[in-house]
Amino acid sequence: MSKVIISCAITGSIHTPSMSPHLPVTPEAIAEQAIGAAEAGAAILHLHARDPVDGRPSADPAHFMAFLPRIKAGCDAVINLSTGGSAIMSLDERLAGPLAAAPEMASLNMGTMNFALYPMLGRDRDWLHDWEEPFLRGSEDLVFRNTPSDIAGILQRLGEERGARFEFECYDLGHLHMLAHFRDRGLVKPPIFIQFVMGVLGGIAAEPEHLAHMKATADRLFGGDYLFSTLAAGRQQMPMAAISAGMGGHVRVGLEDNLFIARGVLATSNAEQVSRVRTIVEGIGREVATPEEARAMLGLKGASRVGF
Ligand code: KMH
Ligand code: ZN
Repeated sequence: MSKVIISCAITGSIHTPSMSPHLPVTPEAIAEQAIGAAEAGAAILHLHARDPVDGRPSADPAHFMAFLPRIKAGCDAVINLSTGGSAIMSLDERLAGPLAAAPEMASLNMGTMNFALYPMLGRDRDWLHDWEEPFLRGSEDLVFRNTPSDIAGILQRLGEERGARFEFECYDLGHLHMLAHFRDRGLVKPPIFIQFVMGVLGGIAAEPEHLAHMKATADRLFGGDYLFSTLAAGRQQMPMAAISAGMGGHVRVGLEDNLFIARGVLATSNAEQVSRVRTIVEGIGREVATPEEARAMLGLKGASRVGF
């Protein structure tokens, strides 16, 4: 089996500042936690931006540029920018930062779907910012749009024109078939890095049987041309990462996907989750890939060829 690539998704656009004091939203905190995650063993840093004033999701190039050079100066991890941004943004808004930064990697969401965050409203909270509650409630009637035309445009503008390679976010079996369609059109070329995204309400649930079927389907569609990683949102994060590593796959952790380190215990940093998954990966006899090893495995252009 190959070495395991640990991705860490540092802040995302799902959780809101009131949910954890450890969720980084300022450029200083995002950079510090990203570098800490890299030092703990993450080869890839998956990044969204936030508005530093109130922590709301942003893909403004200025917000990205406030932390990207710091992270690049502080570690050699691969920087992977989200093109998903947040479902509340237009495609142009989502792409503004990634197009300006021309990263080595970018996420690419493989289908239009529901992305329901409102169950997190749950109990009453004292909200720090007035955008948070309507943001979560609004997901009850919101479409996360990723049409074939959107996907083709991202492949062209970030891939062909800027040399980025992709973390293909597949939230269900149909997304694997959409990815195979783009491979058949010659727009996606191996090695194909698939992220099985589990546990989002609107996508496939985080259950071992589903992961086995996702992998069997990807094996049939992509044969030796792909690598897979798994992320599970919420409390299935570590169990599914363990199963993914045991099946020969790669893993993703980070506060974008889960705020906790144990039941009822908030993770105090992204690095804490990376350290935990590293212990799991090494405990089952696999080695963790360095950023240079991940670059070679994924065919990346290199850190010197980005726009920041
Ligand atoms: N938020 C995750 C469930 C993206 O950034 O493009 C998936 C994700 C999507 O990371
Ligand atoms: Zn993301």
